[in-house]
Amino acid sequence: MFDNLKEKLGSFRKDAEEAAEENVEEVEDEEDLEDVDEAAVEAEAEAADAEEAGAAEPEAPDTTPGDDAAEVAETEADGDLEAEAAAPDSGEAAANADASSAAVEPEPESADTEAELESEPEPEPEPEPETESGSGSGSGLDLEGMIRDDEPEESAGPADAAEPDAEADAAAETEAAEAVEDDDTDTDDEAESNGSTGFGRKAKSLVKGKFVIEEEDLEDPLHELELALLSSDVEMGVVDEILDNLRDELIGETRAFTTSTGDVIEEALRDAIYDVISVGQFDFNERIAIEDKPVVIVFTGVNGVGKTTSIAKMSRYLEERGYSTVMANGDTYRAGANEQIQEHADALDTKCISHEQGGDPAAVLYDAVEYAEANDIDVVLGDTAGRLHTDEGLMDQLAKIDRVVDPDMTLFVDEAVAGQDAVNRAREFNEAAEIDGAVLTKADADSNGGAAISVAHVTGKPILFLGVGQGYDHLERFDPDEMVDRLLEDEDEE
Ligand SMILES: Nc1nc2c(ncn2[C@@H]2O[C@H](COP(=O)(O)OP(=O)(O)OP(=O)(O)O)[C@@H](O)[C@H]2O)c(=O)[nH]1
Ligand SMILES: [Mg+2]
Repeated sequence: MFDNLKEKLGSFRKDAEEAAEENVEEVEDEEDLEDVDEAAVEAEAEAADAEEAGAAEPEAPDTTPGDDAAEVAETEADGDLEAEAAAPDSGEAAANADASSAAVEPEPESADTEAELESEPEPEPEPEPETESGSGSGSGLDLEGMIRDDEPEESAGPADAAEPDAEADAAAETEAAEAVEDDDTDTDDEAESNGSTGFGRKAKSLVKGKFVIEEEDLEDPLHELELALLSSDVEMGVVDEILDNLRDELIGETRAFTTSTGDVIEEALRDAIYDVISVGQFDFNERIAIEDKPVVIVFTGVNGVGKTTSIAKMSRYLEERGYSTVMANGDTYRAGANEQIQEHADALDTKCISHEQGGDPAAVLYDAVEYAEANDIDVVLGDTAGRLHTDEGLMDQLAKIDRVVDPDMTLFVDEAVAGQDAVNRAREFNEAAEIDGAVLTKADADSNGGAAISVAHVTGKPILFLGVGQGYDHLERFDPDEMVDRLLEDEDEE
């Protein structure tokens, strides 16, 4: 269900995260680290230590391209150089470089990385007292020791550089930088193959402590998302709304490193979609519970979208919740309609009221309400003939039903697979004969999800149910939270 849409949302998340992470570097380059919340950084580092003491592996997570890693390594190396000038130490540069990646580690909660760490049994107990000078740059000492241990094992070159005895500052630093680069590159590959893109970048933003997403960073990803949503049949106004929501939430705000860019993007996307699909939601079950009985629900929509089937499913749904139901065949238009709905009634062991073909639908509904009142039936489910909103005669019938039985709810039924057509029809029906909510059928066969995303926002009325198959149990309450989870969660596994 909605697989195409999931994929597209996943692409946006990836693109936006990458764009955001690139910006993190810019911010790092341009800004003074004074702004960084040192306390927060330290807290992170401590957390990292705690984690790593148990298992966490330091550098693995980097999805970042080698050059990113190299940059960071170099930056650190520079800082170390100064420190070393004062107190020449061994592999400080390496240690620091490592420390930086270690500091990064804490965020990425990758299982693989942790596993790797574990494999390093001899996390050296910080042999360098000089680390102190280096620590001034902001990272925890423990990290340095741990990292150094890891590095040597990962790549021979770096290991040497990290050796405490390699007092040659310049050489050590250069090697350290290279080592980091190598490691990062390796881990990048791993990360990518694991599908955990962006991990290392998060790490980087951690080191420096903050990031800001500028409008231009999101331009391309948002444009891609716009095209993707439109091609998934999401209505244009709804696309605009989603993009506006994303811009509002993402752009220009300075964020602490404690929130990863990936989480920020996901949260924004979640909110943006939730906003448009949750429009008008109400508790359907509660409504049935509190309305005076019998509750009368009329189903309307164009031909063949699943109205009659949805009535049968709804009967099952309500009976399972303790309500008795009666069906009313207001489709006096189509030959065979009586027999079709009667079959469902028989299968579900419920009563169905019908008149001769060509009769007055309002009269059938009226009879069904009387039957329900006389027999203590809780809910009347009124079917109607398929019609277009432009079909005046049939639309007049709906108006007459409204006058005669004054339904508690009129539900618009359409098929999710109709995409933009379903969205347009929902709008038109809602204008011609006000609806209270929608049932989107055949969601099981819809990979685009455009109608599911758009109908509520376009009509101002909620999608109440999804038809997810041809069986009587294939009716799901539409839950915006669950829908967003569904759209965003599976993507992670890809
Ligand atoms: N896969 C799938 N098929 C469905 C679903 N709902 C309905 N159908 C199928 O869609 C077809 C049409 O269903 P109906 O209930 O007859 O549609 P209708 O709107 O009453 O049609 P008219 O009375 O002719 O206007 C049937 O074959 C149903 O089994 C659904 O959620 N998923
Ligand atoms: Mg029908």
